[in-house]
Amino acid sequence: MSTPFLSLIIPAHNEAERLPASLEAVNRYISSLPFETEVIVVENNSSDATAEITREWMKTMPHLRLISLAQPGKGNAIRTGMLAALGAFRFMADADFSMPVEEIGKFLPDGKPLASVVIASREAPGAKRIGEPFYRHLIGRVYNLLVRLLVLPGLQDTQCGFKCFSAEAAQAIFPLQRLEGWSFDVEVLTIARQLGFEIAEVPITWHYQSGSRMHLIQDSLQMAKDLFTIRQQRKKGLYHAPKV
Ligand SMILES: Nc1nc2c(ncn2[C@@H]2O[C@H](COP(=O)(O)OP(=O)(O)O)[C@@H](O)[C@H]2O)c(=O)[nH]1
Ligand SMILES: [Mg+2]
Repeated sequence: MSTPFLSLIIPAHNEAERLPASLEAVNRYISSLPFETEVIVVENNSSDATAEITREWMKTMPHLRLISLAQPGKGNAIRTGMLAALGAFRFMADADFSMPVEEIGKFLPDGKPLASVVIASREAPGAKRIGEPFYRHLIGRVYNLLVRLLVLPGLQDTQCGFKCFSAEAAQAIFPLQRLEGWSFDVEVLTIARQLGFEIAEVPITWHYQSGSRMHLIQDSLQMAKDLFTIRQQRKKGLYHAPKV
């Protein structure tokens, strides 16, 4: 394969049930694109057949790769995938494809991205959330309020699992990303701002998918704590490009 234009990075932990339909939709979609796309599934410590299913799909999807990691966490998975990717644009996408795969086109209209960092938003004008339970929405909005107050004023939705980075942005941002778990999105966007990358928001139609890997109480508390860690690390200057 020549250098791909787009890399799709799919973090997957115990996704044997949700991954096959997503890979099928991705395969169909990328075959319709006018440029080359590679797909990287980054899996860690799955106790189900996530890795085997991906290997099976590799037989029919030549541009599909699997990375298996020993360390846990979505943050680790995305960092590794972003830095292993070869695409000029690198798009992270949750394995449940709660955003229809065709919406990827909104991030790269006519093959040109809107900014170095483009994030899906379920809050921007024109966005739609479908089927989300009230309690999940409420927890998400409280978390976003904390995010805006503590680290990222102005961003209404940092947690959606679909974000596109130029190769330049990915290579500058991800080596500085440290958090292993769910708050890595906030950290990544904090680093993007520190480094001066513009962040554009794309309103999407988002369908709630059951089967979340998140432990609501435990993980939400950890995510709130992480915001203070991110603030401290920013203050210490850990999110600046290393001096050369
Ligand atoms: N590789 C990897 N992926 C993870 C991990 N935790 C979550 N994910 C993936 O992150 C994505 C979002 O997870 P999901 O459970 O749908 O979270 P929610 O939609 O935010 O409730 C899915 O693709 C998960 O498989 C992890 O520890 N490792
Ligand atoms: Mg999900």
